Amino acid sequence: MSEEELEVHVTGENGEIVMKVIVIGDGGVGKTSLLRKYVKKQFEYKYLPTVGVNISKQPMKYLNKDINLMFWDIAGQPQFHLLHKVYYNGANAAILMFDLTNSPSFFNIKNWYNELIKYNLKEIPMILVGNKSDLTKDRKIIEPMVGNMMEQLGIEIYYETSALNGQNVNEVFEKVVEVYLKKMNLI
Ligand SMILES: Nc1nc2c(ncn2[C@@H]2O[C@H](COP(=O)(O)OP(=O)(O)O)[C@@H](O)[C@H]2O)c(=O)[nH]1
Ligand SMILES: [Mg+2]
Repeated sequence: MSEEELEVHVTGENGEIVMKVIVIGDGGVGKTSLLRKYVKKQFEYKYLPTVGVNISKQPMKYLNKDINLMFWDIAGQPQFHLLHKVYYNGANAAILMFDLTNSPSFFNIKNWYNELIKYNLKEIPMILVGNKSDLTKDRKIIEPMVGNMMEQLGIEIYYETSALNGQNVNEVFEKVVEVYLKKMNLI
């Protein structure tokens, strides 16, 4: 996809800005939980592995703009690799997520970033998210490690979230929208 193509935004039936947001990261980091917390204001302790892709939508307002967020939540399982092309195609922003209590999930952020590059999404807004901030005693990833990763990948935005207590959940999504609207010169 050329950069010019990326500059075109999709408008919905009522003139709202439609944004496809993909949430990527290892299985179990809390992708589905974070989306559920934001969209439904709910949290589930049971682990229900996502099968295939779940698409949920959330209308919101940013400044005076109507936005329709379309969230694409993919399963981490390798057998669903065939879906990846459809999944990544046309994404307007990406949330790269790891679990602050799980080191491999943090180091795998590099691989998830490389997937974005592979699918020509280098230019879309990316936000790094360290989830499960409520599990303070089990934390494995400290700030300097995150800073280092951000520098390596050229990612400038980072939030620590908890899908359990809601810390920074709304902030992440507000930021995703803000960065995208700025990039598109809509605000
Ligand atoms: N303590 C805590 N547990 C979480 C948090 N987010 C998700 N979980 C739990 O982690 C597990 C995996 O979450 P899930 O959203 O299915 O991960 P996904 O595979 O990335 O979609 C579930 O048992 C969730 O209840 C969080 O912020 N704090
Ligand atoms: Mg899931």
